[in-house]
Amino acid sequence: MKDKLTIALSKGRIFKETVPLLKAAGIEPLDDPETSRKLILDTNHSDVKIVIIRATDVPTYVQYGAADLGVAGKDVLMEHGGQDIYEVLDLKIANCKLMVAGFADRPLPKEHLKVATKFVNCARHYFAGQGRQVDIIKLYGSMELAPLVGLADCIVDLVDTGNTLRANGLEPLEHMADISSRLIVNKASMRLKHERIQTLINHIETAVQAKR
Ligand code: PRT
Ligand code: MG
Repeated sequence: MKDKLTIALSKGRIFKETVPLLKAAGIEPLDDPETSRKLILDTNHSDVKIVIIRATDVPTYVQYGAADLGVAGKDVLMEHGGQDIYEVLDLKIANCKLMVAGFADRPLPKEHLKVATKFVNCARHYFAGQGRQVDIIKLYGSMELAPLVGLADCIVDLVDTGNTLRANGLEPLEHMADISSRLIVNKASMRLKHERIQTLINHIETAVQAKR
């Protein structure tokens, strides 16, 4: 029991980019979440399971100990607040930037800037740090639409290639943070399963460095 490990991953880019790192630590999932509907994946170790959950839920599972470890974007961690979890390793995967985006030819209003985003806490913190007064409008997706229909002056969103912004006539305006995915660990698990988890961290760290 003490040596059982549960790892929380989201499907998509994080799963795909984490699998090679886990493999370097000798852990291989026996199913692919893109083709299987299973939410708990067995691995080549009977005592290691992978749970497949929404990216934004990963810190919550790890915080409450439903998973010992997890992989989450720094954006998700900043938004969650990171209470009760250790961020142990920058995996340098799923890289992107958190940015303010809007119309290149329309300067942002100095007062009562309307910002649409799903990153409410990150946006509030960023604009408050600059002493700018903003109204934040919480959205759950398709942020790019908000300025086009007059819901907001700008958005706060993740940008990789910038293609999504450009396809909607928007441009990146301000760089807020560089984002990559992090390995996170439940605090009690770190104490109770220290040797097992530290060995895993060491193998993954070596694999991250080897990729550079
Ligand atoms: O998709 P779903 O709603 O299920 O959840 P999610 O969006 O939270 O998960 P997922 O798997 O899409 O993203 C997981 C993590 O990947 C995020 O938390 C980021 O840390 C990281 N990541 C890296 C990205 C991107 N790159 C990225 N480009 N997450 C999202 N995007 C989106 C972005 O929001 C925008 O819509 O891709 C679009 C922009 O891409 P470009 O290339 O057009 O600029
Ligand atoms: Mg997504």
